[in-house]
Amino acid sequence: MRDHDVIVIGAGFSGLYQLHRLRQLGFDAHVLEAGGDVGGTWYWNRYPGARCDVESIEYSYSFDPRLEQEWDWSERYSAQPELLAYAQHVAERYSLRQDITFDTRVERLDWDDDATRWTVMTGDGETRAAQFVIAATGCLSVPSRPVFEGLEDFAGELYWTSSWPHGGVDLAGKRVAVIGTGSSGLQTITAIAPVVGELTVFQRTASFAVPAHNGPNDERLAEARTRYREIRASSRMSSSGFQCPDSTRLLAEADAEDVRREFDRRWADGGLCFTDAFQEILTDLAANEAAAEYVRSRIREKVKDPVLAEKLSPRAYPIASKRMCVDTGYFEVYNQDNVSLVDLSEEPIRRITGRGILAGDTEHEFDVIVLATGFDAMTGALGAIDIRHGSRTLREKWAHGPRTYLGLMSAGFPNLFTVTGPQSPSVLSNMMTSIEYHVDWISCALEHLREHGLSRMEPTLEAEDNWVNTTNDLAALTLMPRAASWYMGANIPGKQRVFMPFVGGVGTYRQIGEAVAMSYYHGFELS
Ligand code: NA7
Repeated sequence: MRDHDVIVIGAGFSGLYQLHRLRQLGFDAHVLEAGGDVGGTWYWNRYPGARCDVESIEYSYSFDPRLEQEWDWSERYSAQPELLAYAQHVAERYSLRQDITFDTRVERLDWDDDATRWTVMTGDGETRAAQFVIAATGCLSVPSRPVFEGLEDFAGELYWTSSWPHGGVDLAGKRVAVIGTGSSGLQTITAIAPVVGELTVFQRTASFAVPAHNGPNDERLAEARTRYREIRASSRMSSSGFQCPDSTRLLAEADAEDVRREFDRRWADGGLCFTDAFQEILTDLAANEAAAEYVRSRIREKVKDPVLAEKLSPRAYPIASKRMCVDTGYFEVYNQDNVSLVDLSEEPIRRITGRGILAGDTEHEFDVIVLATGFDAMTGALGAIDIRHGSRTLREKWAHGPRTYLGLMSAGFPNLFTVTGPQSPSVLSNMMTSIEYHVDWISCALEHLREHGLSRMEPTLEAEDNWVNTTNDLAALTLMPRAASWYMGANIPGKQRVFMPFVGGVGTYRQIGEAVAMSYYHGFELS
């Protein structure tokens, strides 16, 4: 049986950097990856229009200034092929592939107390051992595949955005349905509308979207290259892990013209900083509604048919309590004659038929159905692995919601770390900032153990309970738990509804993490 110091699960942006850091520190580390190549999210999500909604300059590694200077980001928001090429470049540049086994899915982890080792079992029947396991398994890596009656009867082509065929799909002139209007749905719809014959969108819940104002990146990149260190330092201490002009002002204290001007300014800038316009947008319903109504007014400007504009205007939840989308002409698509919307609140999907989709009393006929129905977020990937310590399983422990200390470890499961795990800022932040922080933190912890002749690390139950309470209490101070979102696990039938990310912000979280490490890992038992 192969025995390693560390096994890393996943070769996305987390796993790649984790492997690089561990090798720098002289650990024998090996990565097991289910996909056929590096890239994680950007390996699987190849659907038309797939694009990051954090700016390229921010959504990139900061650990190597030479990489920052040498890699060209062609657009303000990178498209999937460029992000995948970047992951592949990083793998080549730091010779990472030699320590990665591809097409290998980890299925089971067993902790052996006597050996102080994890036994790692993979789908191909192989077994490896490692003193430490680091789950770099991603927050949105397990697709949610809702059950639609009759799906197998459909005679046309069927695609999931989350596992789009690698060779691409020819949709030219075809009658296409898209189910789902989150980020993946919006991007797909916008990209395919100009080429398909007819497009029918099946919307269960309308999404808030802010404009990307995407475009060539030359000027921004040239400017960033003169002050990358400053950008990174400020992003690390920011609330969302990327630079936003955070407002210190309260909407309640601004006059109507001022409010409009600030929203206009942020709208013109584009991107996710829109809801940082005023301090209380995520905590006060009236302020939130002002921001929401501004976005609705923009939708009404863009969509010519007022009835359609109303259907596309979100009203079911506070703005930003579900992940906001960043769009490049999504709403304008509905002004095309070949695009129509089925509002599932009026006409629910009754079943998929051989020819298409029966919604309400109407059977819509299609050549292609595209499903953009989201992910079992944050806990899905760990839940898919049978993680055991004696008779205890992580699945059972987390049945009523994840329980972690700092989103990094869970009591009872020693030497198992999670990169961007639940109860860390992760999905509420620029993932790159959060990934790098966790990888650095974990790497320093392993170095500390080695330097002090220690072999085992585990959080105390008390520290974990306190952290779970802290994350829940913080979330309860905001409007975030009011939406039936994937942050809450609400998109997965039977999943416990609990707000999973840490809402306190990246900078605050970092300060806590530093304080814990500096105090010889307060809240952890090291032995
Ligand atoms: P999301 O944001 O979870 O969106 C999934 C969409 O699919 C959303 O509109 C759902 O409606 C819809 N959905 C899910 N199940 C169904 C069923 N059964 N019937 C109809 N519609 C359904 O996933 P994405 O992949 O778009 O985005 C994930 C993240 O990736 C995104 O937030 C960014 O961080 C990047 P619902 O809203 O649940 O009513």
